Amino acid sequence: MDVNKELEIFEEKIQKGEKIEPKDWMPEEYRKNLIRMISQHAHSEIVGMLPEGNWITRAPSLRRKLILIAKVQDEGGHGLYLYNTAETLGARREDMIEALHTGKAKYASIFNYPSLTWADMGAIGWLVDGAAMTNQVSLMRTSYGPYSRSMVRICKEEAFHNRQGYEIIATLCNGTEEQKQMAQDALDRWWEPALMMFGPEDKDSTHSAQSLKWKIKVEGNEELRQRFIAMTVPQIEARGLRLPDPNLKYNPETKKYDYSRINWEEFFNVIKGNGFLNRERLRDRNKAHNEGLWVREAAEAYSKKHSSNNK
Ligand code: BYC
Repeated sequence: MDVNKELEIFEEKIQKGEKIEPKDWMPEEYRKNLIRMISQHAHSEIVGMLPEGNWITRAPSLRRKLILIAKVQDEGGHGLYLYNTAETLGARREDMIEALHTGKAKYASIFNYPSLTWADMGAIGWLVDGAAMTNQVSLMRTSYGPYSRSMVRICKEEAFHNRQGYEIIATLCNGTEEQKQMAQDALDRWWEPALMMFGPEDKDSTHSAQSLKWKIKVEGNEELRQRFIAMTVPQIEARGLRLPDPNLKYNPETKKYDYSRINWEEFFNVIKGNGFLNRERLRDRNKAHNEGLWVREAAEAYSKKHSSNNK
């Protein structure tokens, strides 16, 4: 079949809301854009294990420690589904990991900010997982079948992560004045980086137009940022916390929230690799990967032995 006809069938399917599956014909641009986005998503999950992983030994109780371990483990699982999803498009795991470890590939900018206190574990669950969940619920409707299906389980787990974070914050807010202040400080520091998770303003988004056309993304960056703000403001108020931005206010005319201009210069600087923790994150990922070599070799040897025994 000629390429124009293939493209017509592909776009018709997308218009009808049907999913594109790995063996279906797809334009090279669609494949490339998906591999870029899904592999960055996978990298974000495994780099995102680092700030919370650092707090496991300092969790204030056994209950909190168990929950945090389970959460960090879930994030590793999300990375696994997402690398698998990118592999269905022909990407190779080793190439994706190498791109991350050499600093060629991006991962969510937020993980380059430091987590200074226990309240930050609350803020990460509440705000970072909350923002991630808002985005990922939308991605359940992406046109690529395996990506859409991987979002279903991820979103269920994110909902749990989001609640556990909010519960940490709520507990601190019900504690001493100092504990409440810790929660406020964490909210103030994580708010703007959480808003940045949705990507640049639509006018500066290089991929949105094409991605929206092919339903790789189904909603724009600003639309999702607004949904997250609308979900989170009442939660801030319910805990008696101060809004983290003096200009954050519902505008009845636009039916949207007004907020202070995001520091996009800082955002672009962070995603270029110049954030507070970019170098440390890559160093830690490389170290973990190198130290895990014996596990990968043992697993490979076991699977070879197992498959030759079955012959
Ligand atoms: N950080 O054209 P645009 C989690 C880049 S983690 C870094 O709008 P797009 C969790 C963008 O890649 C969940 N880079 O891009 C884990 C592009 O650069 P390239 C993470 C960003 O793709 C552990 C350029 O800026 N979720 O849940 O159309 C513990 C222009 O942007 C960011 C996902 O990854 C950013 N924030 O839209 C706790 C969701 N934003 O590639 C929690 C999947 C933009 O041309 N991804 N850039 O060099 C997406 O939905 C989309 O990729 C985005 C950006 C909305 C993020």
